[in-house]
Amino acid sequence: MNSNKKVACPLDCYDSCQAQVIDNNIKGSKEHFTTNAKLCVNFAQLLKEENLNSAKFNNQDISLEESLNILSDKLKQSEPSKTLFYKGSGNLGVMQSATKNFFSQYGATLTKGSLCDGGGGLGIQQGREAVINPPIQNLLNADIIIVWGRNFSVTSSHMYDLVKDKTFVTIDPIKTDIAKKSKIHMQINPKTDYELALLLTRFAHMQDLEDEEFLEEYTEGSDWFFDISRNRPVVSYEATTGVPLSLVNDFFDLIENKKVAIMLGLGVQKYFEGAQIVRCIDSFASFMGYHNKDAGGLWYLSDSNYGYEKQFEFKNKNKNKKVALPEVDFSLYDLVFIQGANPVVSAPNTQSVIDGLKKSFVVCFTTTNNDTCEYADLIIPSSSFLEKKDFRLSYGHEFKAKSQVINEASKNTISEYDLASYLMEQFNLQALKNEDEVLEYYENNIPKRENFENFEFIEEVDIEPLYKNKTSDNFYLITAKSKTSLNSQFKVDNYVYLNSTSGFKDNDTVLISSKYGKASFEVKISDDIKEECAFFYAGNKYTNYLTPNKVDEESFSAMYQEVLLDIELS
Ligand SMILES: Nc1nc2c(c(=O)[nH]1)N[C@H]1C(S)=C(S)[C@@H](COP(=O)(O)OP(=O)(O)OC[C@H]3O[C@@H](n4cnc5c(=O)[nH]c(N)nc54)[C@H](O)[C@@H]3O)O[C@H]1N2
Ligand SMILES: Nc1nc2c(c(=O)[nH]1)N[C@H]1C(S)=C(S)[C@@H](COP(=O)(O)OP(=O)(O)OC[C@H]3O[C@@H](n4cnc5c(=O)[nH]c(N)nc54)[C@H](O)[C@@H]3O)O[C@H]1N2
Ligand code: SF4
Ligand SMILES: [Mo]
Repeated sequence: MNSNKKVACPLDCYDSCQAQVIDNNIKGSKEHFTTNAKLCVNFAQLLKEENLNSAKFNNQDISLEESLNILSDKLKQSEPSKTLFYKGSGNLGVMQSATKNFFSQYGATLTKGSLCDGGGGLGIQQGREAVINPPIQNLLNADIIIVWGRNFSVTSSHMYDLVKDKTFVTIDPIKTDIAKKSKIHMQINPKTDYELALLLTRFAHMQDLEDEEFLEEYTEGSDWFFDISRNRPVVSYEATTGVPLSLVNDFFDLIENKKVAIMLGLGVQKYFEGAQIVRCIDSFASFMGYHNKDAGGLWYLSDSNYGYEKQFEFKNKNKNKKVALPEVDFSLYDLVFIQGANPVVSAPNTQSVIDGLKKSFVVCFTTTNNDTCEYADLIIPSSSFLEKKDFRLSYGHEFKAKSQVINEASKNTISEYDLASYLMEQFNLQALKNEDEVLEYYENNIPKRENFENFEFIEEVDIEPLYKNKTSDNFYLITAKSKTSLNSQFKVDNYVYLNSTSGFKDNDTVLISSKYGKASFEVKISDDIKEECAFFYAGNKYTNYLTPNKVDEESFSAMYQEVLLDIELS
């Protein structure tokens, strides 16, 4: 390994760390502000991964060249719109998009929406257009950090490290690590965060805590929003959210005259009206005037490409067809090209994913032999992140990371850029921008991020709570990230975690069913889980048998938790 060379962690994570080779070891960079010389267990696992070292056709090893020939022959024989290009987030480097340029030019069907942050992102966009986070300095300048539906110390451990001595408030149905370290933990009922946002707004107004100056200068419609919060008696919120009013009082005592940061996560928006829910929370933040200051603000998964020109975009005059990610029916295509994704575990409704994959010609372009490869006709090994040039932007903060080639590429693997270039040549299509030019563009440009000029409050809230149709036997489904896995990669945990009041006990085998499917799980009892919740880590191979392959209200995105469960001993 070449000393001093840099490499970006490619994993889908808020932190986007920068690593470098020091004395033949890969270590966290000291000069990268958030990395601060440390990497995490998932990065260590990534270095130990057993990567694919041979292409495969019908389960037989073949050469890389043969695999590329099969792919291009198959593409030549197919009707372009009957080819689906499906890209996941196994590697978040900017070079991953090179292949999309080919499939756009070719005329393939593409996807829209997200399996991740889409609903919440739209909610923020509706209020203030750009989904961008304040500078990290604002977080350092805050006194109090409200961790709302985010497992802050686990899913962005480096950002957390920078502020770990501050005072925290956590809003989460689960007693997460950060909840245990918080001064106040509001153990909220699932899908009631918009009600809490309205309740907090109501309380703030009663105590004259809104930021009049901010509301005047930067916002529209705060009266409407306040009116919505006044629609029902204050005590009624206590029953539905599960948050005692006394805790709300404590909360205002704590935050009064303090600089407040809200770290908002995925948890609040994994529902049909995810966009509305996040917009209510962002509206509360606006009511308090937390935005556009030099301390505090609201952080979510920002648009990491904001302000950059897309380097691989191809504007197709005859627009490509697009299907919503959560609803993809793989059986409708002659050819399915899956890159950097493991839909058999990570996409909603596993049974329908598997049924669909069985009925089409599946190409997996991936670094590892993941669960989806089992249904692949053709597997093309992608070069590992140590073997390809890349650049990494972050959805958590403003710092970037760079990847140089540390190891020579294994003989039987190919990078995304090279695969795309090969296909373009085969089809006589417009070549990609030069690789180094693209990388220099990202390295040399720092987009300007300005305060927003106008925030529009949400004017109507129309959300169907889950508790409305829940019987006393039903459980809420909660699914969240684990410290030792990165979505479906690395250490898998297939348990269901239940509260001791659930009536089940450790090691019970239970059959869990929903409107969408069923699966068996082994039980672990933990009182960190709220009563009436069934908790599953992301990467659990069976959770998504239970989840809806349907889109949310507006953003074409997944809504993993819009479901009620029945649990019985089996
Ligand atoms: N170690 C590790 N880090 C990761 C990842 C990983 O797999 N492992 N994945 C990365 C990816 S892809 C993403 S998108 C981010 C996501 O990271 P986060 O934004 O932290 O998202 P989650 O872990 O999905 O869920 C966060 C919290 O929401 C809570 N929650 C669930 N339902 C509700 C609700 O109705 N209301 C409230 N208030 N809370 C609720 C859950 O209990 C959980 O603690 O993390 C990234 N970082
Ligand atoms: N039940 C449940 N389901 C969820 C979630 C949840 O919390 N609970 N979280 C959702 C979220 S937030 C997300 S972001 C999605 C993630 O879903 P996916 O994007 O499908 O991510 P993974 O399942 O981690 O699969 C990524 C795959 O990428 C491959 N890969 C890694 N590096 C490279 C590379 O350099 N090149 C190529 N070609 N391939 C590579 C790896 O082999 C790995 O199997 O899952 C969603 N699904
Ligand atoms: S914290 Fe996130 S970005 Fe940093 S090394 Fe770990 S997985 Fe990679
Ligand atoms: Mo994600």
